[in-house]
Amino acid sequence: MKSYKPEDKRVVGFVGHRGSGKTSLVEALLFDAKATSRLGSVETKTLALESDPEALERQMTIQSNVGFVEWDGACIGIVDTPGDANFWGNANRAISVVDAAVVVVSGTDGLQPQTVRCVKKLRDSGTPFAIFVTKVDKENQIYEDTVAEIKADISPNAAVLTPPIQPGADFGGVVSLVSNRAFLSAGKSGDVPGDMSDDVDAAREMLIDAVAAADDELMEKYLEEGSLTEQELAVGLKAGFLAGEVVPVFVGASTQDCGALPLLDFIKSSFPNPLERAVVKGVNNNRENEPVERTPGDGALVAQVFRTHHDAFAGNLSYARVFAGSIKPSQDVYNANREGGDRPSHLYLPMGGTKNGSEVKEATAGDLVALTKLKATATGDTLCEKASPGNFFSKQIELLTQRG
Ligand SMILES: Nc1nc2c(ncn2[C@@H]2O[C@H](COP(=O)(O)OP(=O)(O)OP(=O)(O)O)[C@@H](O)[C@H]2O)c(=O)[nH]1
Ligand SMILES: [Mg+2]
Repeated sequence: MKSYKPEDKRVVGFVGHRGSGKTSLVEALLFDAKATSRLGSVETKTLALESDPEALERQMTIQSNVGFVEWDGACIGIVDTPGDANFWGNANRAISVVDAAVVVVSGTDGLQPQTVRCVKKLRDSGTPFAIFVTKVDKENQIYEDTVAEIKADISPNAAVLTPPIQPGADFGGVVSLVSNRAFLSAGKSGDVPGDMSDDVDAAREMLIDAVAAADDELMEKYLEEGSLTEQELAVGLKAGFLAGEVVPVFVGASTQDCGALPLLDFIKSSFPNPLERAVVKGVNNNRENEPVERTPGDGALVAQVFRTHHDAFAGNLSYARVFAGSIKPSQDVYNANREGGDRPSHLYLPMGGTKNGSEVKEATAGDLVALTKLKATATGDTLCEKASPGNFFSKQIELLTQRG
């Protein structure tokens, strides 16, 4: 696998209520990006990122699962988190290592308690998020009510980017306002149906209103001229999204492989890269917890372990997010929480575990990496450069999103 510059990396978490459809959406993304050769399903226990027999049996995610896709020149790291409130600790930890998130909302249930909890955590940590409304192919879908709830309870500047073609049992796909194409089931695309013009116009108006409301200059222009150019809309949408002012809403039916492609395009075009997470904040263990800041481009390693796991293929695995610097196989590292050394044996970009992952000779800022055979490291620990004593990060890492 080729190596990617930080600008071409994304680290995205999938969060939301239990059973809202996170894992199914991740399966559709993996399949559409050709990271897998078949669309896996929760029901048939054919999931690319799940290796826990209990999770497969109970048809629920228990630990955060990690994978990646290569899409349009970008490498997108994926963390599929558990929605069950009993495993909130795992989802919570995952949110703190991603650069942006997709909040998955069931189109048959609308907003649920764990949706609200995830949104609060994302807001508190300054993590930009989009929403994906799933299951609009079900007879009992409540798509319209769900969008109204999102606008009322999450953000008045939420805007649907992919309105559905006939939600319900005769679901016909979605239309992307960005590419002006229809995305149908089985990953197919086509022209926008003629009878969708009213729906598309209404969604475009919602989008223009949301983007203008988030930017004074655009609002002035909109009020004066009554419209915005495509360019202004695209730039305003991205800026509003990164600043947490605009919430893009995607729609689909993952089990029909519909709606994931426009999301992949948006992740590439508009989700933040690791460099746009301007500063990593920590504290210095050795100097009375003096605050320290690092940028992702800094040479010295800062990585945080967010899951530990026994992999049948590779033995003990520690999944870490690299925030700054780099790490190599057999490199001596310093564990700031344990105040001692450790050394990974091999490094993988995981696809579920390591068996289908990609072994790498170095992991750099913006990578989600599985480290084998760490001996003294537990979940939540921060790994730093051995060669910089007195400059260790510890315990808490806080990410700041670059704004403005
Ligand atoms: N009809 C339909 N069913 C869906 C869709 N997305 C998910 N499902 C079904 O909804 C159920 C829950 O889906 P999951 O993908 O496991 O949901 P989850 O959010 O990962 O669940 P947790 O990991 O337990 O939080 C499964 O039975 C899926 O087959 C969809 O778009 N349409
Ligand atoms: Mg799941």
